[in-house]
Amino acid sequence: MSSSSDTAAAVADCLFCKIVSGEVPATVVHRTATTLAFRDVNPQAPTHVLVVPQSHFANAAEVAAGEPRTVADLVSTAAAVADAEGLGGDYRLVFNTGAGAGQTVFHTHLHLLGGRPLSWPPG
Ligand code: DGP
Repeated sequence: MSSSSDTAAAVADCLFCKIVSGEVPATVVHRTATTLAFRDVNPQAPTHVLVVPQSHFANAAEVAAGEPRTVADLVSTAAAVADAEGLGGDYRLVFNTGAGAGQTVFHTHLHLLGGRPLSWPPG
């Protein structure tokens, strides 16, 4: 499924759309009607899972504007994965938004990090 804000080209070129469709393989750990959770290819913690909307949106604010209920679905999917991973309620959720903040894939993704002590502030 794609959002009304999509351009066909943005979806066709989108790595995470290809993971959602199964065209690009990933280690999927959870799936709902609106979200997909899969392990990050370059993990920064023992648990590092990306939770994405199945629809294409470039960042979290665009999801909030276009499918507000999916924002809650992303968080509840992350919480379900954290529970399944045995994180005991200790984990970090991060949306990097914009290249200057470290976003490299422009399909919204919620990072779930846990399984080690996490310092603050992040780098
Ligand atoms: P960000 O920097 O916030 O845009 O995070 C993008 C994340 O996506 C980064 O932690 C690495 C991950 N990633 C990039 N390419 C792939 C891929 O092909 N498969 C998987 N599973 N993760 C990827």
